[in-house]
Amino acid sequence: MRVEVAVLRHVEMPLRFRFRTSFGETTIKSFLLLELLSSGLSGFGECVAEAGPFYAPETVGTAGHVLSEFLLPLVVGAEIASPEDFESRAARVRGNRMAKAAVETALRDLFAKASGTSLSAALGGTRTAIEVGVSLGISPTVADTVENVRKHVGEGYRRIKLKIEPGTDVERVKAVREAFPSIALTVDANAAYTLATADRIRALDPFGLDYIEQPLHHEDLADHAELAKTLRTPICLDESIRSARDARTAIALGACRVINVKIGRVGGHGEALRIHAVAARAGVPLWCGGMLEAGVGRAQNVAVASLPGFSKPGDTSSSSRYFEEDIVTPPLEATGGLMPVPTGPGIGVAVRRDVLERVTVTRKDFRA
Ligand code: NPQ
Ligand code: MG
Repeated sequence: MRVEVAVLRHVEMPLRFRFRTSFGETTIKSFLLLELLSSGLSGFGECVAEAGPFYAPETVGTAGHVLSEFLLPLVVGAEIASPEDFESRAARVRGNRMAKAAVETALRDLFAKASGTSLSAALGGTRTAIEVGVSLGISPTVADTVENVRKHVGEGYRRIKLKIEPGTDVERVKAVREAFPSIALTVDANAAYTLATADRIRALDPFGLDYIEQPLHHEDLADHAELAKTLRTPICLDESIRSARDARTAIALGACRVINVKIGRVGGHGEALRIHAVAARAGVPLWCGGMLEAGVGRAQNVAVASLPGFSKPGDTSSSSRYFEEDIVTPPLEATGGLMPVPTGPGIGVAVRRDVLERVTVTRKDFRA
């Protein structure tokens, strides 16, 4: 398809709650939204780079630069044969996976729309609804944590993930497990521990967690493999897995037994599919991570989470948890912990132009 125009927007949407992790706190979702136009169709991709480089190295600023100077010139005015064709053209650009994923996912949406198929079907998805879990930020007190879990268990979420940091970690997990003996429970440290402080991680072993997510350094595999030998609970890697290559190495080393796949972190749906293949061969379950996405990114996530290897509930909870008003319709909402997979062409949800205009901070158009 010939991509005629690219529209890159910087969007800001207030979050309905403060989201605190071991690396910082957010109250506003600030992101880039890319629209690619071809023959009257629009494909949308949401860039998951955040305002600051605290979860990953990329930011809204660096992604905007790489998109404007290096990636969009590869597609605007060009005849693109497939999303894979874009991947090969962009292979010369190293790293910057979140920026690449914005283009690649927008192309996936565009190509699926052009062929009248849902993005889920185009990717090989097999589920009509996906199981969803929820990721709960670090609350002020242990009692708040238990109450927040109670609320979300009541809403039917299929797995509760607690963000943790060294300090009140064990106390929180213990209190939640005592109050809810049988829920699927996990923790995510966002790399806040080291082998030297890993006794705190080992202290979580008796609580029957489904997995412990990214306890150690964001670029590490070897220490995770060492830690895994001393744990019964599986380790799930998030930050450390940037590619199928990383996934293969991590599995071979014994660094993880579960993988959190985020489309943006790995550079797009193509790489997510390659991780899916690597994991299937090794019998490693996947789940779809979340970056507090607005509707476009959330729909892109739901599509990939419909693949068979995504066998654990993802961080793909209802849009209404995060935003008063989303940029897509119908809103992506889970009931009883299940989110229906859209069946319409492409991402299967329509962008609400009026809402998008209101939340757009800046807009740049690229033409051949
Ligand atoms: C994780 N997400 O799995 C991430 C990290 C994260 C849902 O736990 C703004 C934008 C704030 C993206 C905070 C969840 C964020 C963000 C945390 C992503 O590690
Ligand atoms: Mg994580």
